[in-house]
Amino acid sequence: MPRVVLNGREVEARDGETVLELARRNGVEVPTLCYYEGFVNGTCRICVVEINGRLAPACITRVAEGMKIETESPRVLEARRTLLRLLVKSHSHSSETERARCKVCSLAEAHGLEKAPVVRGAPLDDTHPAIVFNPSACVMCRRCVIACSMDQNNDVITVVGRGAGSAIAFDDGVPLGASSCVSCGACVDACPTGALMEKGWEPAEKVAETVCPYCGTGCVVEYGVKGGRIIWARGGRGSSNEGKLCIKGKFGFEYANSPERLRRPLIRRPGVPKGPLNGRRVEEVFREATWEEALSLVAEKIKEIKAKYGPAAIAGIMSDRSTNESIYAFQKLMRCAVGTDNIDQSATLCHEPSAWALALQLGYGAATNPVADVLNARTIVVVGSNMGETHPVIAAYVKRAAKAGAHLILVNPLRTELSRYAELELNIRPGTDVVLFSAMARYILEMGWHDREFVEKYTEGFQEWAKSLEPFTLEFAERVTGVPASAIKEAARLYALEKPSMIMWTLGITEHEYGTENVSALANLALLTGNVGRPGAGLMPLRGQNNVQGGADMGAAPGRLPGYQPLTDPAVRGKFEEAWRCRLPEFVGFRSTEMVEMARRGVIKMMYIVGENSVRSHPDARAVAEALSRLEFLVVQDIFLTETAEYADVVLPAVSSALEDEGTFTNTERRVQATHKVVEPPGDARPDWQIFIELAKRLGYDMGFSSPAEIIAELSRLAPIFAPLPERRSAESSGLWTGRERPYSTPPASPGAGQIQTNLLEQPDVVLERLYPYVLITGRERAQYHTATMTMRSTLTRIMARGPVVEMNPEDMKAEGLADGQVVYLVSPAGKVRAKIKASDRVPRGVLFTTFHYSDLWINAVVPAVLNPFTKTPAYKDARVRIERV
Ligand SMILES: Nc1nc2c(c(=O)[nH]1)N[C@H]1C(S)=C(S)[C@@H](COP(=O)(O)OP(=O)(O)OC[C@H]3O[C@@H](n4cnc5c(=O)[nH]c(N)nc54)[C@H](O)[C@@H]3O)O[C@H]1N2
Ligand SMILES: Nc1nc2c(c(=O)[nH]1)N[C@H]1C(S)=C(S)[C@@H](COP(=O)(O)OP(=O)(O)OC[C@H]3O[C@@H](n4cnc5c(=O)[nH]c(N)nc54)[C@H](O)[C@@H]3O)O[C@H]1N2
Ligand SMILES: [Mo]
Repeated sequence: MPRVVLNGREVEARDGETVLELARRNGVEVPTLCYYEGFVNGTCRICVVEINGRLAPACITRVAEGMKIETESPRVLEARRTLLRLLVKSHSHSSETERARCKVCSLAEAHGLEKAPVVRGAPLDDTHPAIVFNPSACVMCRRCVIACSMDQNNDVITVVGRGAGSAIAFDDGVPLGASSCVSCGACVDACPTGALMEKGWEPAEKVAETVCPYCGTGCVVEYGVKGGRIIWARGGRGSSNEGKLCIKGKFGFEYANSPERLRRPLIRRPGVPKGPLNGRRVEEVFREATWEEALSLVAEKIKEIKAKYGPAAIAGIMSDRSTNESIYAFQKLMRCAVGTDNIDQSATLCHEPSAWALALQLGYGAATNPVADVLNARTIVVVGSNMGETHPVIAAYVKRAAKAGAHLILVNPLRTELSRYAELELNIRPGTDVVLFSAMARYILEMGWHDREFVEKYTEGFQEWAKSLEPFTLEFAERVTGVPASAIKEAARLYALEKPSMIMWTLGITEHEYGTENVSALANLALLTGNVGRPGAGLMPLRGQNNVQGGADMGAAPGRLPGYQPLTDPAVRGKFEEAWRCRLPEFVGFRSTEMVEMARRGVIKMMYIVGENSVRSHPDARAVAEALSRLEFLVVQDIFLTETAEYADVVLPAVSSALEDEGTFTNTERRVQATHKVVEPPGDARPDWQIFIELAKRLGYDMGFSSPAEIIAELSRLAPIFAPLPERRSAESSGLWTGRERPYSTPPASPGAGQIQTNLLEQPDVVLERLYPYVLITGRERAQYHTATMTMRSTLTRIMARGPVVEMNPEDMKAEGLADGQVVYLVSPAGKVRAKIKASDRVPRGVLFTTFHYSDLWINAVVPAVLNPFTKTPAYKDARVRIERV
């Protein structure tokens, strides 16, 4: 390690470190302007320092033995002043506020120079609804170009022209609002002068950091707060986002300030029927109550129903938008104070088939690598995922890898945002993935491209599986999947030979009746080729909700106590019963989709739904509504009065866990990150965990903890995989792994750890196909999140909504005689809805695509409750419909 002298002090440098990194590590502030962590820029020279008597930019100069570095010498200061003088001259601002954002101006001032002038009336590009661009304030530092086109890889911002004539441009020089900008806001966060800035931006009184309230990527966000309200957000330096955000994280925070937030507990007025408000005012349906009154009523009803029907008649669904601490408290409340194992979380509606298949085959139901590991992959296969819109920050790494030469293969019936970065796109016929992956495996075996040593050492069941691949010839696969044999061969070759290879997937394969088999077929491919447990090689399900991984870890699933310890194991039961001083339920409970069905049949009498909008998100939505109306008692705990809460007897106001509570979320990589109270919650809203403690008390049970830290301490005592959590939890935002960073890395997999499962041959249902000729895929779009309780209450995400439309291939429209924008009925075995057709050539013939975001299009009323037999996950991606005229 090189030894150098920094401002007269001898310090030890790290190998390969830059002078800037060395200085910062030693607490020496060197001003920067164009410097962008992780990327080389080096255009502005503001970070100039003196090294052995010569001036050099600190950000791109590597430390070497014997350097004598001066960061504040008279020569350095003079050089900096000269540079600043030029920079100040080269720009002007359109307002005082804009200038207040300008680092050049603040640096100039600190160096005793004039600030750039404020020139009113300069031409601005204000065509984007949330971002304004003032070209006169640009100093061409190129940070926005790096942010947009190298870090986020959205490739909108470029530099046009040369030398003094160069300028920033969007796409081919169109106004920002007309460009392909996806509103991730990275340019705004990156711009040091305020040339690119949020509309209406103002300085904050304080800046606080937490984890994003939306998806499982787990981005760290910094919020600007003024007068107790969040006024802006910017990317924080978390390990999973490294400063990046997507439109929801950057602009989707205003829901927190919404006047519609629940502030007080509500109790249904006697005799008012359950269901949609239908024009009635909230006050006509519910009356406000104190916590004392509401919780006592809930406790009384629990006791009553338990006495009448037994604890199995009570069921609870817990929110994966809540913290680990709250989820842990919920399952303890339900199991100990109520006595039921009927508890579940969103995974059942989502990635449970992934967790199931991976647990079965690899021993652990979670992603095998960190996300940034895709940068080490030579081949990346993305299956059934619209990650450019649904996991945009993860997509940034995938796009970056592809641009750097990795082979990117997409498997999706639809063209997606990632298509333009792909080397190979397999536009598969929906629901035929197992056939494709089996044909790839068969071909790899035939060519002898498999990793014999790995298979022998680390897998079981290889022979039978290999035999079961017999029917999956290339010809057969081409016929069933619609993917040309040549493309299947090429995908197999790249995956098997251009290693390390990474497979990433989301709901396109899990939300099918055969979702577990789909995931299993992917795991088989990975085991066959040894693509597990190495840098750049692995199996990555991209998880959904921000804390869905934590939800499973904490035991909010039937039969699974915290840390995946089986409720049915006598030793486990003994341990928990002693620690919790209670008798655990004697039965393994229902999954959430089963709970709803059991409520409809009158078996379940009471439900406690925390942070799930079930009438909008479960399949066969009319049956869900019917089930909820039939309950003797329904408690809904949310931050808004959702469509589900409209069926409640009692509504409890929760705080937004991500913004108004202290706790932890576990992201898709199994990284545990701390959330913080950024603002105070509205009214009397309380954190989920506090509500559970209070309710337990009224049921005569003392939960034994009274703070998030005490909950984590208890968890780590009872679930060994979380043992290191308490010490590290507090300070870190970079997070801590549950388990190892790559669980299968050393050794790559223990002998026999990889169970190869027999692939299944699916038979399409011909009769159903004739009656209902279209496959309806329901999914997501960039600016909306699920039932849109939050994204429709934030300005930009609301503006960017694509609306309740059903995308249809123009050829199909012609064949059906439909015009763009025409309203039709979609009819399925489950029901019928009216919907507006939109021509779209990203969907193939025979396929329709829409989202479940809009209350105006209650699409789950036509999605039947066809469930995966193992996980009870709905086949949301495989509803069949026909079109009828209105
Ligand atoms: N903007 C936004 N982001 C989100 C969410 C959100 O609501 N909005 N939700 C979060 C959550 S909880 C989740 S689980 C994730 C979901 O993330 P994604 O799974 O990426 O989201 P979906 O839109 O459901 O996309 C499913 C994809 O699967 C494809 N597909 C459909 N059928 C098949 C098939 O048979 N085979 C294959 N190979 N592909 C198929 C569809 O064309 C679509 O591109 O997103 C998370 N991120
Ligand atoms: N047709 C179709 N349906 C689907 C899917 C699909 O692809 N197609 N995808 C499925 C998938 S993958 C998922 S994950 C589900 C999601 O389905 P849901 O979980 O029902 O959807 P959300 O709208 O995210 O509902 C979360 C609720 O939590 C509330 N909330 C937010 N923060 C907090 C908090 O801190 N505490 C409490 N108590 N409440 C909070 C929000 O206001 C919101 O009402 O939808 C499923 N439904
Ligand atoms: Mo999800």
